Amino acid sequence: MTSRRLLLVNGPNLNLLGVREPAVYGHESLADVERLVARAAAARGFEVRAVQSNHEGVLIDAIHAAREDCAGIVINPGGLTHTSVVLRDALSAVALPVAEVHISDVSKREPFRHHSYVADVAVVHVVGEGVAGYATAAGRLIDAIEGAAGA
Ligand code: CA2
Repeated sequence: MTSRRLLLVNGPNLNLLGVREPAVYGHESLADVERLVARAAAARGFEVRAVQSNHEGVLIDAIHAAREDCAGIVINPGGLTHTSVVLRDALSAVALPVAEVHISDVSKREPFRHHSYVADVAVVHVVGEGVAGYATAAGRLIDAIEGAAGA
């Protein structure tokens, strides 16, 4: 039977949500984000395991572990979006459906934020919807998981 658990991954500096740069990232904290995704997933009968780290290797280990017991991954890789081949390789290697989320509209920011190494290994992309975008992403990821399972 398919797992009914999602892994929620937040990358470097996202522990500062709600503390710094509210004009860009809003007033909600990382704990608020994790609660929001847990609620959105629970409404669809899914649970969530959340990880945030400022260390690339910790994120990669969490992604590898998801292979054992998760049905999909919601990820905001933070700045690693624009730099990390190894994070992209980890997501590709586990072969779970991935939803990529960005709080801000990266396409309207500095040119170095326009390229994502993760984009082409993700089946869902939610950009520039603020923190609410995490719930949108979780819902669309669950649609994809259930669609693939024929539910
Ligand atoms: O818009 C997003 O969600 C980003 O993934 C956030 C990253 C940024 O590097 C990406 O280009 C877009 C930055 C995360 C840093 O988070 C902070 C939160 C509060 C205060 C300062 C940084």
